[in-house]
Amino acid sequence: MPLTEINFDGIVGPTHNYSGLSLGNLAATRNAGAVSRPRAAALQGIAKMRANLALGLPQGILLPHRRPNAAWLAALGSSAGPADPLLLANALSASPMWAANAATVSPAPDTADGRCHLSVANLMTMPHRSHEWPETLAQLNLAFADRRHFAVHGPVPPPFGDEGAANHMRLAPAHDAPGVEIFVYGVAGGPYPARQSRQASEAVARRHGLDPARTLFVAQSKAAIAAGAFHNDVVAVADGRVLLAHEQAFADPAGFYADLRRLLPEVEIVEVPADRVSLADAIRSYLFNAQLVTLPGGQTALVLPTDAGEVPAVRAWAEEASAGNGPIRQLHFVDVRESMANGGGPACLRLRVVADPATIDPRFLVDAAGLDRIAAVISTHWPEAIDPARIADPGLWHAAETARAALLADRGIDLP
Ligand code: SUG
Repeated sequence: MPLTEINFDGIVGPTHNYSGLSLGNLAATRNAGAVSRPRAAALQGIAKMRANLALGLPQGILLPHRRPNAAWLAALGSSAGPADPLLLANALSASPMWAANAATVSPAPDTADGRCHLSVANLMTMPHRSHEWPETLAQLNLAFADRRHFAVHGPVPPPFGDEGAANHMRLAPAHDAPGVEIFVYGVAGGPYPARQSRQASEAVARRHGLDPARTLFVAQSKAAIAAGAFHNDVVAVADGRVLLAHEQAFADPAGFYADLRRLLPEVEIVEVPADRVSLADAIRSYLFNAQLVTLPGGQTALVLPTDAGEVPAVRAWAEEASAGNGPIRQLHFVDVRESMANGGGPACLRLRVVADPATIDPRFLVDAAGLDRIAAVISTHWPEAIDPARIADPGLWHAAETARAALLADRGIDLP
């Protein structure tokens, strides 16, 4: 079977909660202290995957991590307990759900050895995310174990922050053709941390064996980070020949677009002007955190959060764009409100891998029946609600462990 793009969605874990851990992520900060609904959150994620399957797109999954992360707490000389609520919240976060931050992926047609390369992200800027990579790496090593087709790399060492595919875009005439890989990095100095460093991106590109002539390193605009674009995928998204970006996403958009047109003359750049959609509205609505997908018939569609449809300027722009002669032909709305309230939209919830599905461990691929089974496990085992003031309750940790174990058993997957 030919190479195709597969979206691997992170299943929302049973400890999903609003502890406000991510500085610079305005939604997460705004909702700090609110009561979360892990079961509804996970089922929203399943419904999004069902909708993508119905569009004819192949679908994969990544699993919730063990929480609280006892190994991480032990390394800090702490055991899970009420003594240090902030440390506990960091050990309990369900943040691995945002699979766009799991790794950076370079498909086989772009790499020197003709294999698909994956580099697990170190996520070192935020404490609650910095301990994700060991289990993410374990899952990637299972799902992409076939070394004839995949190379899986460990994290880039500190102090170079790497947040994975959320700051990486790929444009290509077709998913299975050589493309241009674009690494977007942040420059420190604004009010919020710049989570992706240029050095980390350069290291990933070298390790993946990318052709320097077809690799671009592009700076995020300071205005975007200051407005709450803690990852580039909050202000830009690319698929196939189409780049959709906010006018203020990049420090030097003209230089970037010129490079892109030189390397890929057929590129279609859809820039959303700030006088149609302000940066604030872009970030509030997550217009750009949509999944830009190529449907089996070749059309390009945008899978948006329902929240985007509720901001009038955003809805007007999207409807006009899809009704005109531009490359985006269809809009689909999905409700992922529980994830959105922590700053994660449809695109954050998925990691794209271009590969032949037959070369991937089938336990990490799902069809409609597989999703039904996962939904049944979630409906039985996931807590209905979590009040972040009560995360020190050992009953919650026990329920979380049992819930995850039930899901791993259903998939036949053994993880520590
Ligand atoms: O890293 N939120 C995540 C959201 C990640 C979104 N991903 C992409 N844009 N690709 C983050 O900021 C909030 C958790 C908390 O505050 O409890 C959180 O981690």
